[in-house]
Amino acid sequence: MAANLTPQYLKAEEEYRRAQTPEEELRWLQVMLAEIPKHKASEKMQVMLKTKISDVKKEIESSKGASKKVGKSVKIPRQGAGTCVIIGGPNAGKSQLLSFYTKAKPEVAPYPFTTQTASPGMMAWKDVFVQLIDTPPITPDFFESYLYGYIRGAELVLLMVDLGDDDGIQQCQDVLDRLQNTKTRLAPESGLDEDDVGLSYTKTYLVLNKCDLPDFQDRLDLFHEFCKTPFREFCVSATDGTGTEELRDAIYEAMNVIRVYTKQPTKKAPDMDKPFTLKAGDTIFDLCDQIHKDYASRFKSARVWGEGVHDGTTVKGDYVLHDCDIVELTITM
Ligand SMILES: Nc1nc2c(ncn2[C@@H]2O[C@H](COP(=O)(O)OP(=O)(O)OP(=O)(O)O)[C@@H](O)[C@H]2O)c(=O)[nH]1
Ligand SMILES: [Mg+2]
Repeated sequence: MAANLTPQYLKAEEEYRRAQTPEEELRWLQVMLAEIPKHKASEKMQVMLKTKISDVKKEIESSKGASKKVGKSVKIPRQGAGTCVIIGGPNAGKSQLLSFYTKAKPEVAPYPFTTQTASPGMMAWKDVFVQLIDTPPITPDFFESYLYGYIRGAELVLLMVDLGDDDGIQQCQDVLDRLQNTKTRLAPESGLDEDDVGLSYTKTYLVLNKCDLPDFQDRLDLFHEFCKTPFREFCVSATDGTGTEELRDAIYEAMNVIRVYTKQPTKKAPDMDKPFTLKAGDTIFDLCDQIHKDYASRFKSARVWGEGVHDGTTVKGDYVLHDCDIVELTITM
């Protein structure tokens, strides 16, 4: 990978990885090409980006004449601090987990293929909302192709395994096999492939469900014997809640967000009820953009209370914020 990638490039790369339409892909590929440092080490990457741009343009052109596909695809707008999509074989407990963590009420039933369309819910944790998406099961014969977009678009995938049933291990292997040779892969960390920008990896946790049932431990041993995966593992019960606190913390951590509180110059105390949620690495300018679209251009200075500076230090717009910083903004009227 080319050295000295700018924050703008890295941001565009992240947006590209999560693009759900060819138009969005094209937009971010063009930003990546504009932002990539132009030197010898990045030449290969530049060629790859140009090729990909031309491929995506062709794809957009050829789809213009074609009639739109009619499917059950549901466009779920991204909401909250980040998105976590729950996938797995039938009966694994995906819908049960969604209803455990959120107020959503998906149908939960002891037979396969209960869920037929994807549906979201919001998990509240640490003053932040994380979007969880429940999905239909994946089997060797059944795969909703819109799931590729969800997986690419998510910060995190939870791959749920039914360890309450002898078939659960094979069902998990079927899901892994289904995604193995596609351009949308599960991985320990998210990112793009170094040799093929079209190939994206989404950070994945393995959720070994139904640990309240008696044969769980035996099945877990069998699982480790037959199904080797590089993912971080969580043993949970989506019905009695065992292990769900540790998993919830890890989901939150994977969103890679920081909470920033604002304080008005005229007031002594900050507003601690509702933080702004930013990505780790974001700056005061990013905070301004969230508050109002022209705040960044009207920004004058800011004072910050938090771990990076002495309390009340005046900083510039490119100051990188930390979790739980309190910021007092001064802008031109
Ligand atoms: N004992 C036990 N049962 C569970 C647990 N989680 C889910 N179940 C049961 O397993 C069955 C399937 O749960 P669902 O949440 O509907 O499974 P799903 O993965 O959404 O299934 P599909 O929508 O068909 O793909 C239901 O009868 C649940 O009550 C668990 O942790 N322990
Ligand atoms: Mg379901």
